[in-house]
This record gives sequence, C-alpha cells and structure tokens, in this order.
Amino acid sequence: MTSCPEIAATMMAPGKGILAADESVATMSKRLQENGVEPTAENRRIYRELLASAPGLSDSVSGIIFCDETLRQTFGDGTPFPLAVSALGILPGIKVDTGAKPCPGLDGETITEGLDGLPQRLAEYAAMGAAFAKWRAVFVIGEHTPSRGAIRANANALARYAAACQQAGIVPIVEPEVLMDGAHNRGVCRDVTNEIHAAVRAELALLNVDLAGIVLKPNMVVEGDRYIRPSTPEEVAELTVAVLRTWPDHLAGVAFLSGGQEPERATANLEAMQAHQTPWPLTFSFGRALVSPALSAWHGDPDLIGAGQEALLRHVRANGAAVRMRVAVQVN
Ligand code: 5MM
Repeated sequence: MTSCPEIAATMMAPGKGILAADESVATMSKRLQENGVEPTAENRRIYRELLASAPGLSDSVSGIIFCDETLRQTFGDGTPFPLAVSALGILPGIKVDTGAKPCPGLDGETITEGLDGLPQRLAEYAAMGAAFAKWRAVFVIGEHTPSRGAIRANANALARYAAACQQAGIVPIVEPEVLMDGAHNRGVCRDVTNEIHAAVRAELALLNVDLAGIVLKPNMVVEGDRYIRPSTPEEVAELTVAVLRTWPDHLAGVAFLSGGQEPERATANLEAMQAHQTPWPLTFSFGRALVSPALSAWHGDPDLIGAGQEALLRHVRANGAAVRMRVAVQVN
C-alpha cells in the first residue's frame, strides 16, 4: 500500500496542481442553472466527465477532487470515475465534509460537519479508489468574527478528519478558508489567517497527524472584496508566504484555493509566490478559477464539449506554467 507521504508527494508533483470539481449537488445545480443547463444528475455527470477527460489534463493536474455523487458515477463508456481518472494518470479525491452549518452558540458562524461515521465512509471511498480527501472549514471576517470558539471548533474538526483519513490510508487536504467577503485590508486577513493556522497546527499535533502526509489548502492573504485598493501579486505573495512560514519544513505542500478571485488574478498571485524560497512546494487547488470559464464555454451544448475543455486547459496550463516558474528558480 502506498503511504500517505508518498501519495501527498504525487499530489504535489512539480509543475502540477489539483482541480477542485467537488461542488455539492446544490452548488453545482445552481451553477448549471446560471449557465442555462438543467440541473440533473446526468448533466452534472456530463460536465464532470468533460473536465476530467480534457486531453492532456494530467500534464498540469495531479488530482481531481470530486463529491460523493460524482465518485459513484461513470464516464459515458461505463467506467467508474475513480478508475477512469486513474487510467488518465490523475489521482481521484473525495470531498468528505457535509458542509458548513450554523454553529450552535456562535451567532452567524459555522462549523463544518461530517465526522459522524467518517471512518466507515473513508473505508468505502478507499475501496472505490479514492487516494485523497478534502474538508473545508469556513471563516468570515467581521467586527467580532471569526470568534475563538469558531476557530477552535473548526480546527478540532479538521484535525479529527485528518487523523481519520491517515488511518484509512487517504491523504487529507486540510482547507481552512478565510472568505474574501468584507471591507478589511490584507493585514487583517493576514492576522486572522495566522491565528487560524496556529489553531489548526496545534489540533493536528494533538491528534498525531503526520504533516508529511497532508496537503494544506489555504486562502491567499488578500484584502476583502469591498476594500478600496486591490493588493498587487507581490504584496499578496509576501504576506501569504510570511503566514505559511509558520508551518514546519516536513509539511508535504500547499495548494491554494482561489476563493472567488478572477482567474487571471489567482494565477498572477500564484506566480508571484514562486519567487519566494520555501521548504514546501506552493501550487493550486482552484475550483472556480479553473472551472467557471469551462462551464460558460460549454453551457450544456453537446457540440461545445471541446470548447469547454479548451477553456479549462487554458487556465490549467497557465497555472501549471506559474508553478513551473519555481521549479526553474530552484534548478538554477
Ligand atoms: C468546488 O467547490 C468546493 C465545494 O463547495 P460547496 O461544498 O460549497 O459546494 C469548494 O470547497 C472548493 O473546493 C474550494 O472552496 C476551492 O474552490 P475555489 O473556487 O475557492 O478555488
């Protein structure tokens, strides 16, 4: 059996990132409808097959995160998704949280759920071929948020999830996301992200999670979407890397979420990060910044599957190229 550190190293292969195609049924249905596509299970399946089968995707993508529905579906030729993507040289992953729900006791804040029965679900996903998993905790910057209670509760849940994954031989992607919503500047985002990462690290340590066998999926440190001046890629990179330096050298790697940034901005920020020397690789695990252009280009038209794939590949290649800038820096 391949160990978690070995799988994590494959996920962080030089020049590659991870595609987040794990929208829940509700989110995916909403996005299909926004693009004029009927939100049926079959249309969700066709769309995910469009993404996963884009020619040459594995040149820049090491893994794809799916949701439960997709993992149980098949390609048009009848091959189950996990086996089909494995045959294409891509690791299949599974989102195992069941969503961020209102947290009792914490007005307006959420706790991500999904721990009940998790070991059993992980065993089933492993048998289906899943190599890694994902769990996302969500934090909102407000006048009094995120509270210490929300940070501690979500950090603990992330650690329990991560420990359960490693016990099942599945690499956990640990995703603490500070949303971009708000009028705060990037310094506030840095401070909040720092506090959350410290809590997550402490909880991971208490449950003996091996950092060499996890992939951290954080937000970039950016200003809120209602702040007056957008930060430059260099400013984003400097603060983001400063926060990440609090993680030990043996962390397998960092794969950023895009968080609603324009695709070009997310890529430029990722590229700027590569100028910083770090003990772990920095890559992408974008959702919207990769799949939104593909969804708009396809918009449910069977004749436009190729156009959807081309839109995906354009963005995937751009991010792969951004990540390879670092490889060039390291080699020289
Ligand atoms: C693809 O969206 C993921 C699942 O979202 P829902 O459970 O809300 O439907 C999401 O967790 C995603 O993997 C991360 O937020 C990263 O995606 P972005 O678009 O922020 O890069």
